[in-house]
Amino acid sequence: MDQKIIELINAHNKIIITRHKDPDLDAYGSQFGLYYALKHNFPDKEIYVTGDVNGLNRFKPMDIIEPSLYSEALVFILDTVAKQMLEGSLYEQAKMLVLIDHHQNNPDIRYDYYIRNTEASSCAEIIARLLIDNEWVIPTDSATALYTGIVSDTGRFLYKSVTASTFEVAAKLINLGIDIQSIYAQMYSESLSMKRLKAVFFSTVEFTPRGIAYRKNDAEFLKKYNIDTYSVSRGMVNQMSGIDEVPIWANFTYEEKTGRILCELRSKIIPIVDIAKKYGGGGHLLACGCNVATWEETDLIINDLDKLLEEYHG
Ligand SMILES: [Mn+2]
Repeated sequence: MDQKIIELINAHNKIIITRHKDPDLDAYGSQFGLYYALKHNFPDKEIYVTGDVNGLNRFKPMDIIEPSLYSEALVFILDTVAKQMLEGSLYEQAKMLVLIDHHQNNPDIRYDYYIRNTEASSCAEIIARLLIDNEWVIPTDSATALYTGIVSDTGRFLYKSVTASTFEVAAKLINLGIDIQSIYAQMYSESLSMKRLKAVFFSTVEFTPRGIAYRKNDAEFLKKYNIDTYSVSRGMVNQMSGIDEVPIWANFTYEEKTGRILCELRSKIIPIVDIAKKYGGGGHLLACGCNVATWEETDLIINDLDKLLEEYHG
């Protein structure tokens, strides 16, 4: 492992591991992968996991800790380096703050150390690689969390972000005795009502003449089907993927908590991250997002994507 990280871990008895808000399975997978590995290798340290939760957490509940603990602790922020992706600002009080991320953005928060690997498929892959390279004992619960994160962020090893290194790491995790069938059984099964809702969603997707698919999920839609923002925003964006006629797709979803609209943008091959950045967001070249205040702005984004397509095709 990175020598500096080892020194930091050795030097701190209190460690807090957090990650971006509205966590996906890479955020949880990285968080718990690191947590269980640290617990196993440093049984005498106080180690905590913090952050907001949603229905995707299959590991253990978050810890409730005194805010004053941050000023004594080594704090890890995983799977983001962006202020707008973080819940609260307690991390600002961290004694030492370490960022580990695979996204393209530059940090807009103060930090002491930053492991950036935009080649990695997932934050879980970076953490797994750190643990493996350091020859730490990786307990099964850690390996399970890390494997879950990798599988989730790569769409089951489908996306462009997958490299030989991703498979190497995955192979090493599998060799630790994890039960991949039970991981998949949990990840790729859903309720009948969710399946039906996805059919409603898909049947009302709109298209620009150039083939950009998009859907605007307003407060009324969320209320009518009694579904949370996150399950629609990230959870349904890829209902529009894998269509011959659709090179770029976008999912716009109202967020009650902030009154803003979450924009999830996806593309088959044309990089679109600059458009996410233009509206204050970021992410990966082909999978990125931002949030805006009004539906008019979502039209501007659709226009920008459409223009990009026009330029691309000449
Ligand atoms: Mn990730």
